[in-house]
Amino acid sequence: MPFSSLEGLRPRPGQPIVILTGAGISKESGLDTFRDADGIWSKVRIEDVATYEAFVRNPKRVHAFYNERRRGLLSPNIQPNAAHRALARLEREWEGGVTVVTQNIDDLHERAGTKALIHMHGELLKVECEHCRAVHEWREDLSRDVRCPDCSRAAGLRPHVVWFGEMPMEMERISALLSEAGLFVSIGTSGNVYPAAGFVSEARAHGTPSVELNLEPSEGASLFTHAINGPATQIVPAFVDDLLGR
Ligand code: BV8
Repeated sequence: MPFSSLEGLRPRPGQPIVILTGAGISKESGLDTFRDADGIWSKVRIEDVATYEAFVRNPKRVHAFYNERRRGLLSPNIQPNAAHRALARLEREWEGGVTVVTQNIDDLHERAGTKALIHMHGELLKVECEHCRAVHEWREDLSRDVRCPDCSRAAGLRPHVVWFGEMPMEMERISALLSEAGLFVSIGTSGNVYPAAGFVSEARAHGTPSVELNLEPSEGASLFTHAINGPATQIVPAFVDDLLGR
């Protein structure tokens, strides 16, 4: 459904747009989602690989999980898709400003050209040292034997990602962005994981129109002012064209 039919939702040209993305926007680039039938959580349990307790209990297992995903992300056939590129175009051309808040830990938004980007669940291509808190770009496998480039101590490096039970990043900044947004857009997320799944309610509390773009209605679909369903590489470029009055 063209955005022009969503009159009344289009923000005024000077108003900022906040866009939440999830694993669905990277699916057509070849990266697995989490909760689809063939998703990551159908192969491994959250409790075994995506909590701090799992990391303490069996660091080798958790490192192997993230090493495999890091290697996958770095393979040449994994590239940003038309949806990532459309959001970068919107940021370049929308005068009021666009901020992408992604739950994804891949780097496809950056590689598509998005500049105003918040990785609220961290980044797969970074590691952090539990001894000295330093954060480093990282494209190799990680293990307990690897020494921190800053403090030179071993057994302290972990993926720079937010596990379940850990506080997502930049939450205050995200809340401030949501309070000023003229439009809240959610793309490719099942609306299962909080606090990200609660952003649409924050938008509603501020009287901000919200649109969900997803392959199918998410858990929170009824909370959105409007929904557009279909594959991201088709519906996101069309939505951006409508927003820009193409
Ligand atoms: C925290 C990083 C507290 C690691 C991830 C209420 C309030 C607060 C917390 C909770 C709460 N209730 C429960 C909790 C706890 C928990 C939670 O939400 N649990 C859920 C399971 C119920 N939340 C937390 O633990 C969070 N932390 O609350 O801390 C705190 C407070 C104070 C002080 C300290 C701590 C932390 C959550 C972050 C966890 N880390 N990822 C990694 O990636 O390995 S979350 C994980 O799920 C993923 O990383 C992803 O980011 C996230 C969401 O998944 P989606 O992106 O939505 O992916 P999914 O597969 O689910 O859906 C894909 C969608 O795409 C589908 O709808 C599909 O239809 C669609 N799709 C598919 N193909 C396409 C498509 N769409 C378009 N086109 C296509 N082609």
